[in-house]
Amino acid sequence: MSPRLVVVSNRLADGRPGAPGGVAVALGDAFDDSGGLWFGWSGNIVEGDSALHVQQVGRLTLATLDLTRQDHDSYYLGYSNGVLWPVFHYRLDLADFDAGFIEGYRRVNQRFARQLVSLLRPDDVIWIHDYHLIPLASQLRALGCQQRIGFFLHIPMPPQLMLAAIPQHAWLMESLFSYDLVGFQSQADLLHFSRYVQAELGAVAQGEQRYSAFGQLLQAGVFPVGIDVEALTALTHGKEARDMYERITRAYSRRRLLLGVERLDYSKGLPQRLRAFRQLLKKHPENRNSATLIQVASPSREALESYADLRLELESLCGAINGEDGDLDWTPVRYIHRHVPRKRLPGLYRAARVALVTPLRDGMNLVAKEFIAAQNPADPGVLVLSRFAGAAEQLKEALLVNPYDTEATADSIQQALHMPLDERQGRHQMLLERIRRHDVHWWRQSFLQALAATQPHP
Ligand code: GDG
Repeated sequence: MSPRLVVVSNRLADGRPGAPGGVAVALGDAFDDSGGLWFGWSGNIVEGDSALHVQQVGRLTLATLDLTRQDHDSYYLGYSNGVLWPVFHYRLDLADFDAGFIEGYRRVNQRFARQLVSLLRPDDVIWIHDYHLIPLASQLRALGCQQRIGFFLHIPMPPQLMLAAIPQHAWLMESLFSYDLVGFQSQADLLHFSRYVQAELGAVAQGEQRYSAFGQLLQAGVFPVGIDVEALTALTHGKEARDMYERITRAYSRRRLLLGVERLDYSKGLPQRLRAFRQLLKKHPENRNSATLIQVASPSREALESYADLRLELESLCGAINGEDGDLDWTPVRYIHRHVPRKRLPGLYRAARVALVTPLRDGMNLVAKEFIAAQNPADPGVLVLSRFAGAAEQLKEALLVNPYDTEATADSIQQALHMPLDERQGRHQMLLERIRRHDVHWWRQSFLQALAATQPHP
């Protein structure tokens, strides 16, 4: 029998409504019928002590912990999303280093470790996900855990000197050496990691993507996360998505639709995108009364000031574009600050002529891949993709743009809107092949195989 897989992530894809994140989507798809244990935060905030909730869903055991208000504010909002998220997305200006959140981050990682250890079996394989839980393996090792432990970073790895701005950077990065394998989304991330550990921690490169430091040997690797292409295709042909497709194509029958879908997050480049769209209308006026941008920005981390500020900026920009560029019978931007149900999303993707996936920095970006999977191969839409998304290393046939360059992005949108059918088909076919070859099952298998091939932890 193969060893049991134990996955640990901050949030679980447990069917709760609310802001979806790419990690929960990817892990929900990655767990196959072989089952295992999935451990993380329940999503609940409680007063006082919290219990461990264990629930069986088919062959999968879900074990979750609640957070106290104080832990939630320091570990989740504070250190994870107020320090690590901005710095790892190159936004030092938005990081709050002085608020003392680190204690809460340490405390919750310790609590996760103590609870998890009581559920572990000797031959389990443990796979820990993302920036909320970087020190978890070192806490587990301190409790005597000798199982193989892998870590996957879903967000970008910043360059050495940017990471070094975090007061606790050396502690954080040293704790990665308690893992057997550390995985990244892209070659660019691995390069940053490699430079950092050698320059800041004195690690020594030991052949192919291996580093020794602190008496440990750490294997690193690149494992770009994928989507479940089959499942998304099936959803695209489901009733909800077809209804959505028909509703949208009917409502916008005289328009050319552009689409953006993401959590409302400053890493996603929404204001820059709106400015590029506005530039398109100015520079290529034939798109007036035609090109219409549907922007879904689902609510996310609203308790943080930087997110509230972004929301206001977007509302103001959309108002300005619609007020100044729109007409009595044409609203250039449809901005929706709501969550669209997952079963309907593929219908929206399929109705769009162009997807605008233009983050300023993104670990991978699953929306880009979902858009490709949902297209009609006979009449596919065009993907405009930021070169700063991890996905750009794989999706070369998209129209790659620099989202900071408003003028050039507007020109690429123009090219996408007017691309001839045979070119659209050719690009789409290549992109579809790529996301099929490296889908979410490939991602899981290749990471777990690489983890199994590491030397057991001393
Ligand atoms: C992190 C990394 C990396 C979005 N709005 C709605 C909705 N979504 C879904 C999308 C997609 C997921 O959420 C978002 O995934 P992304 O990858 O685009 O972005 P993050 O949430 O930032 O994810 C990212 C990912 O982890 C995985 O490793 O790619 O770089 O930042 O699945 O469809 N889903 C629904 N309604 C919405 O309104 N149903």
